[in-house]
Amino acid sequence: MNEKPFKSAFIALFGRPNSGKSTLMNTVLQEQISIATSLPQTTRQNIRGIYTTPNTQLVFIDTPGMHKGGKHTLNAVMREQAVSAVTSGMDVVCYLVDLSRDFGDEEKDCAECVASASVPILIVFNKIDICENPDAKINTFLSTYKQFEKSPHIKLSAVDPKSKDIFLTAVDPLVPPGPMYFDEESLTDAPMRTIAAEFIRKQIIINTREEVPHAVFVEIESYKETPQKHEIVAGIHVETIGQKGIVIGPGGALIEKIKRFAKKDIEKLIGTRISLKLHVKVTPQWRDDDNFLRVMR
Ligand SMILES: Nc1nc2c(ncn2[C@@H]2O[C@H](COP(=O)(O)OP(=O)(O)OP(=O)(O)O)[C@@H](O)[C@H]2O)c(=O)[nH]1
Ligand SMILES: [Mg+2]
Repeated sequence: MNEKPFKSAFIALFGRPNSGKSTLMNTVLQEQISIATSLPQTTRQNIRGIYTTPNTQLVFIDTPGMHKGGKHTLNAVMREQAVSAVTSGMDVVCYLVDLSRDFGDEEKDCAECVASASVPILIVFNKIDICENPDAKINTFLSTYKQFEKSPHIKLSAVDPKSKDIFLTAVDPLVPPGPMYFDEESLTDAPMRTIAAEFIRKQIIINTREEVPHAVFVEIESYKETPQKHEIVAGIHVETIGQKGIVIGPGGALIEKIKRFAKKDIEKLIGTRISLKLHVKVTPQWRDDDNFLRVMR
């Protein structure tokens, strides 16, 4: 009998901040593994999502959005994470291009970085639902960045569940024969404490404004598993006393809300009850402090 060989690939999801990388990964996995919000620079460190079928395993690396601005060491670390995913150890680079915004220096920077990849590239033109004339925009992109004229490309809307199949069909020819790297049940190799910290940070991003989301670092101080429930204690680091007041909210109302929604997200993913304790700490300039940034590398 001539059975098809098992196929697998490490696939970097790369592109500008807010282009929909985390959304696409979650849509393919049909699970929230990487947090996705309307805030550019939501993802801060590479996070893997794993998709397995009886004959294929795709290991996605969701990367931080490539951005030029940002004066902190954190911004450099995020950029380093994204570039390293494109330049090392991948089988495929999937380049997400947001059709709803103008291409500018940031896109140029991304295009140059992707062009340096020595593996197959799939271009995903995203957000067709909010772009007036996707085909015209795609033509503009391909005539501006001629290096991609021969690269396979697809257009979709990552928020639409139907995009899962569009994406999987397009990426399949680029996936080489290879082993199953992770258990078939695994959705990620990230420790639960990392995911818990991300779910808490997501609620802070959703519920605060301006500089606060970027100034927050969530540290899981303890994570205890018992058969009945997981007990999590997290410290929310902010950079100023003013930010601390905002995160706590009047009479502690906002921190309670953050806790309630983060708890729901964590419980949904792990299928076990949790208890969650949050407290807010002022840690000036953590974005330039290697002790904080080390955990992302
Ligand atoms: N309308 C629409 N919104 C989308 C689409 N894809 C993503 N979004 C939204 O765009 C925003 C950014 O999505 P993310 O998945 O967080 O983008 P990202 O590329 O991971 O962003 P960073 O982590 O900041 O680099 C979120 O509000 C998503 O809901 C799409 O196809 N259509
Ligand atoms: Mg992201």
